[in-house]
Parts: sequence; structure tokens; C-alpha cells
Amino acid sequence: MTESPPRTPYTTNNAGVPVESDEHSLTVGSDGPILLQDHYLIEKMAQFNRERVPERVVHAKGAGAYGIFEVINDVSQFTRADLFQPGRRTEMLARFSTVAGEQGSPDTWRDPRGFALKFYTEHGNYDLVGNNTPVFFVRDTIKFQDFIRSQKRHPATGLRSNDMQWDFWTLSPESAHMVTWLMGDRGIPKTYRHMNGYGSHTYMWINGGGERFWVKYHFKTDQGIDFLTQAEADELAGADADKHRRDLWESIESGNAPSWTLKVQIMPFEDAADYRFNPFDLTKVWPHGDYPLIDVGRMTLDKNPEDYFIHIEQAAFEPSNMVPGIGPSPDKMLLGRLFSYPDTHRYRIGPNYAQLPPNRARSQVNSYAKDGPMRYEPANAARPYAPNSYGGPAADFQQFGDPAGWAAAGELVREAYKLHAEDDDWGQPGTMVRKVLDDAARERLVSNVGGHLLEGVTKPVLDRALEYWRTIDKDIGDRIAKKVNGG
Ligand code: HDE
Repeated sequence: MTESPPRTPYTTNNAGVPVESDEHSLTVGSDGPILLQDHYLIEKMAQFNRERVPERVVHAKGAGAYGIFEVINDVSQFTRADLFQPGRRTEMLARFSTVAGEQGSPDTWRDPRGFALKFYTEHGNYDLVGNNTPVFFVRDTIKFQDFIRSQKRHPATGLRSNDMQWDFWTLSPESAHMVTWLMGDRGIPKTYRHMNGYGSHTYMWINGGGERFWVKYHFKTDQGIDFLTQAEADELAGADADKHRRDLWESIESGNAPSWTLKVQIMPFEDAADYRFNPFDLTKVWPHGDYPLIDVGRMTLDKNPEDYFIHIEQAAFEPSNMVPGIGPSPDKMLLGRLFSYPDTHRYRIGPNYAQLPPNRARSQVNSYAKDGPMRYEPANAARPYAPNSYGGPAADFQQFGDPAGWAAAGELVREAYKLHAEDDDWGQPGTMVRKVLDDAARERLVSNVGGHLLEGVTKPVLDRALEYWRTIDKDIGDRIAKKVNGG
């Protein structure tokens, strides 16, 4: 054998055994048959065939980065959550995404954007899994799966269908507020850096004295809101399908770290019952005049993932990860999500997903979980059961327990929420169109909706869609009808 020094690094197989060639299969003679004993060739092919995990059933296309959250204002009167205490800096992970598009779909399709955050706090991971909109299309979990299917591909053609989308939306009037957001400028952010993030749901904060408050989260982009017109987005969808992922990566890589300022709205616990809107209805916002924004902190994303698949494709966000000082609310959508996310992670990336690098808590994990595929951290208890007399972990309600939530009573029913004084499906979208949008934004809304309806939306759906918009705002509805009817 030649005495040349060993190459470093040298190629090995998955077991660390040096391989003999990166380029030639083992054969009988240079032109002969390939041999079954070519273990490395077989390993390469078998591994390749198993490289995919199922993509997320929604929010499949996205981008993410690590960063830091730092408190800038004392809100400890409202919550004892560790990450929101004065002076705290907490490492975090963020993932932004579209909703309906598959993994290879364009970043610039019109769609809400996911705004998923994981904070590695002293008391475990706190996950706030929101969108770039403060509201959502439906208000009961049981309709979510139907909603998503109406946004994806027609079962016969395998094509997306505007007719399916408007058929669902016009038969679900609660969608009007979110559809107004979606079809306006916020439906296609210029980049992930130029959009706000919202917790959307109402959550509960609990302070050190056990007092409860209702809270809504607003992450205001420090880059300023900016959007793409439909024409710009259509052009980019062809020119660069990964535009938003590229922008986030390159801005962080060049040291231009994007940041967002977290503000919250706080509602006293007792206000909820008689508030003019149902404060737990995810299709409604709390007007800022009723509950003004309060500064909390700043999140800055300054570190790109070393490996996209490990850190972003396998990232597992779950609204059920709530730490002491933070709890759920009676929002039917939130309560459904508390089940769904861990369920989807167990299916998509396995029962031990919490041990993967992006999901591993940075604080001590003393759970009694053990075994299961791909487990590699030992259960950290001498005995795999509680209670035990061998010093195993024991729950400490005294230190970490929060009030159990809220009072509930009544017969078991399947009904819509009881209406509050100003609850209806058209008031808030109408206010948005008339008071929040300016003339130019209204014009773009008319153009976006008209253009969307002209692509394959047919009677009776088309007639319902025009009525839907006239009910939101008569003038806007008439202008859309004029555009659709060739006016
Ligand atoms: Fe999701 N959602 N969702 N969603 N969602 C998922 O979990 C679900 C909803 C959101 O970057 C899934 O990991 C239900 C609202 C984001 O990894 C799934 C309901 C909001 C992401 C799921 C909703 C969101 C998801 C699929 C109705 C904003 C991507 C993949 C009650 C407040 C997170 C996954 C990431 C992902 C369930 C509605 C945001 C299927 C049942 C409302 C940002 O579990």
C-alpha cells in the first residue's frame, strides 16, 4: 500500500468505518455485476430512501432562526412567568411559515403567515404559536380541518381551487374578519421581517399572588410593516419561490438581525363576562381603546440554524407548552390546539421529539417518560414511577401550581358561543375596511378580491361572495361586483 498520509477528514459509513470509495460500487472485475456485500452502497441507497419525515399537514413551508428575548418593561404585576421578569434574557427559536402551501410552494402565495415561538425558559419551554394576524377564520376547533381542506387541493384535480375557498368562507360568516385581513395587504408580507406576529388567542397570565388576568400578545415588527402587491408576489413566485426564507437567512448572515417589540393587552379577569365582545372568540380583536398596548420586551433573531432539517424541519411547537404564570383561556380554538400539536409531533417526528436539539428544554427535564424509538436521554429517576421512596422527582404544586383556570358549569351541549352585546360576524371587518384601511389599501383590497373571484369562482358561490362583501361593507361589495361583472 502507498505510504501517503491518511486524508482527513476521511469518509466513513454511518457506523464510523472508513469506506474504500465515494465513487465506485464493488463489482466483479471493472465491468462485472455489483455485489450485495457492498454494505456502503446499500447503506447510502437505504438511507436516501428514508430521508423524508412527513411535512407539516399545514404550515409546511417556512423558515426559522434562533435568537434572544429580553424584557424591557416590568409586567410582573400581571405574571410570574420567568421569561417576563425584569432583566430576564431568554434564548428562543422562531419559525415563520405559510399555511396552505406544501414544502416546495412559493413563499409569496397569499396566505396567513405562521409566527411560532419557542422560549427556552428556566422552567421549561414556553411555546407561543401564533400567526401574523390577530384573528382566525373559524372559532371552533371542529371546523379547522374542513377549513384547511377548502384551502388546499381539490380531491379530483389535485389543483387548488378559489371556488372551494369561497364556498367554505361564504358558508362560514365567522370567517369575514380574517378574510378581510387575508385579502388585504397583510396577506402577502414583503418578507418575514416586515410583518407583525400575534398570539391571536386570549391567554391567561397569573401573577405571584395568584391573581389572574386575560392577555393578548402583539409582536410589532421593528422593521416596519411592508407588503407585496399581488402582481409583485406572482412574479416572485416564479422568480424565487424561497424569497422569504432567503431574505431571513441573508439578513441574519449579514448581521442585520430582525427584531420585534412585544406588547400586550391586559384585561382584568372580571371584565370578561360582560365585555362587549366575547373576549375568547378568536374571530374578534379587543379594540386598543378598550385595552391599550403595554410594552413587555424585544425578540431579536440573530443566529441561523446550522442544519435546516435538524433545527427547523424537526422543530416541534406546541401551544400546550405553557410555563408557571401562563395558562389557557376558554377559547375553543386554543383548547383544541392543546391536543393537536403534540399529537402531530408524535406522528411526524416520533414520541421522543422533545429530545431533539430544537425541542430540548435548556432547563432540567425530570419527567418519568422512558424508552420508545430513538430515545437517547435516560429517564432521570432511579425508579420509573411516582411516587417512589428512592429520591425520584415529585410534583411541587406549592412552588409551581397556578389557579386551575376559570369556573365552568352547565349541560353538555353543541352550540355556538353565547353572544356578547356587540358580537356579530360583520362589525369588526366592516370597521377595519372603513376605519383602518386608507383609500389606497381599500382599492388594493377590491382588486385582490375581484381578481381572486375571477379565477374559477362560479355561481352560486360567486353570488354568495358578492353578498358576503356587501355585508362587510356595501361600497366595497359594490366595487368588487363591478370588477367581477366587467364594470
Ligand atoms: Fe395550527 N397547527 N392549528 N394554528 N399552526 C399546526 O402542528 C391546529 C391555528 C400554527 O412552525 C399543526 O406542527 C388546530 C391557529 C402555526 O412548526 C397542527 C387549529 C393558529 C403552525 C395544527 C389550528 C395556528 C401550526 C400542523 C384549530 C394561530 C406551524 C403542524 C384549533 C393562532 C408551527 C404542526 C411550526 C401548525 C393544528 C389553528 C398557528 C395540525 C387543530 C388559530 C404557526 O397540529
